[in-house]
Amino acid sequence: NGAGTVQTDLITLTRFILQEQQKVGPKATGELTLLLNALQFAFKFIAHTIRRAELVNLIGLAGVQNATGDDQKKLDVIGDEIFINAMKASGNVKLLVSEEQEDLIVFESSNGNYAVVCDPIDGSSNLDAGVSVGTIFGVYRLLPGSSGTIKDVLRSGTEMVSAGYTMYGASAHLMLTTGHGVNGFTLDTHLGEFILTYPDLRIPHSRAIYSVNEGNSFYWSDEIKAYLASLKEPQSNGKPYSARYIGSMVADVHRTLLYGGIFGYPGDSKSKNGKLRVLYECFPMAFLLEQAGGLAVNDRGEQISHIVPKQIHERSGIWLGSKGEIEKLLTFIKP
Ligand code: AHM
Ligand code: MG
Repeated sequence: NGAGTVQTDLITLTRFILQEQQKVGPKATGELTLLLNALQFAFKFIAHTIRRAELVNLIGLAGVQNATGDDQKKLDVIGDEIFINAMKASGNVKLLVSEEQEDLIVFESSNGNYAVVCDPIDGSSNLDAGVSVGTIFGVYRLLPGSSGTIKDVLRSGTEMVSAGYTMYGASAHLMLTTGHGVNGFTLDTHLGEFILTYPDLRIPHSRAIYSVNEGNSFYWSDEIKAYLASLKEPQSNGKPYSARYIGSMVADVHRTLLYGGIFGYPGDSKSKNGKLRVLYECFPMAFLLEQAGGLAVNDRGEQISHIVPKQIHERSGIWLGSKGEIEKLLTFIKP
């Protein structure tokens, strides 16, 4: 501890990832460390850009559509560019999948051994109202002997070596896993550093909070309807569950990780596979949740990280959260 209330021995993200690298020992190449460093630069740049967006009049439609036909905001375009440039410059990334790009991006001049999948600004429909949005990312190591093809990213979530998100809220929070638990960092804007604020984060085993867009309930399966109805009945403490839905996956997952509960975006009769994308929304969040002691499943109750996507923009219904809450859901949808 430092003098008075000033903490003088801060664990920055850079210090943390160097320590993690040292734990791996002499066989660590340092490549992932450099890649995580490039990622943190992209997060800081996006955080900074979002903060001043209103002032510099970036808010509003850019007049173009992304790969899947959504209206793209100016900030979506800028976030995407920031991310692509940071990954390209890192020298460690060979392939990039972005929600905003229809095709896989191959960095021809890179000799990097990694593929990164990302949603640069998720939840952007919330941006104009100043609601939290975030960047979601996952990292694969290229398959042995590969020089970078689509096969390197059409792999199960269990093969990711790192994943996480940054939420741009009251502060920017980065939640990170490299497969050894989850650690959370908060951006100190004055220092320009992410500081370790949630070491070895564990999700509570259960919590009576559900987070789902109930506007779609007409289209849900009978099992999902029955599950949600059961949450609205008084529970053993005499109270029903609380509903919390921000409509920004990163913010809804962030609350779920910290408080516990369940978040879902199921498939329904209108959209068979729901809305969220397997590679860069479901997998990274599933990896984080599992590493924090929670669970993530699809609509059939199968572990979502075991899916092998056939296309880079594939979607899947998803349920994630506290172990106790997912187990309760599974009694309704039985895998
Ligand atoms: P986006 O990638 O186009 O921003 O859409 C993803 C977002 C998620 O952040 C959020 O969980 C979901 O869409 C909300 O969808 P809905 O408005 O249908 O509830
Ligand atoms: Mg998204």
